[in-house]
Amino acid sequence: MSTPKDEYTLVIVKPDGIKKSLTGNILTKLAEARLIIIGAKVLHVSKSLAEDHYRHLKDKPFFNDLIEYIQGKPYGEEYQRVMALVYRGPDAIRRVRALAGSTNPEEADPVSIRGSYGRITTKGVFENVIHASSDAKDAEREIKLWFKPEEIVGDLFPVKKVKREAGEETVWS
Ligand code: DAT
Ligand code: MG
Repeated sequence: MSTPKDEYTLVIVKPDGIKKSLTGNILTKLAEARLIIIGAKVLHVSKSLAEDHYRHLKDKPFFNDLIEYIQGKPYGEEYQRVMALVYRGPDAIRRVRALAGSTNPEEADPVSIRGSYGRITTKGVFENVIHASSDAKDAEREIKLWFKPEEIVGDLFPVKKVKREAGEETVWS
């Protein structure tokens, strides 16, 4: 039997996951996939990042609510952030999707992350706790959108050097 080749996948703990203090539970559940984490950070999601991430859904009636949700707009300011992670390993995309569960949290396997912790709001928003890349092409696009090369441990995709005008940089004082 041949060994499956390494894949990469983007996971985002969405603002409802942050608000419900589920980061630890989610990382524990994802550990079942036996993958390694090669990038991780907490960040505020700008409108443009949200719209770019979900650009394949821009014609859907729920698009505006989805953009507000991924930015954490319905929650308090302290929950307007997400945790983004890149996992690497054999069959990473399928393994993480299986642990995440179906898109609709009401239809997801009850033992999956979305099935255990997700809900549909009275407004019809799928609060499904995490994002997980759905195929290799999406994973590459999404990882490049959310992470800079230096935020990833090890080599992932080809990189190039670009010259920058000497400007200002914020450093610890
Ligand atoms: P997934 O996140 O499982 O890859 P997707 O890419 O089709 O699913 O959709 C992205 C997000 O959009 C999803 O996590 C929740 C939301 N969404 C999808 N279909 C929806 C629907 N019919 N009503 C409300 N939200 C929906
Ligand atoms: Mg998707």
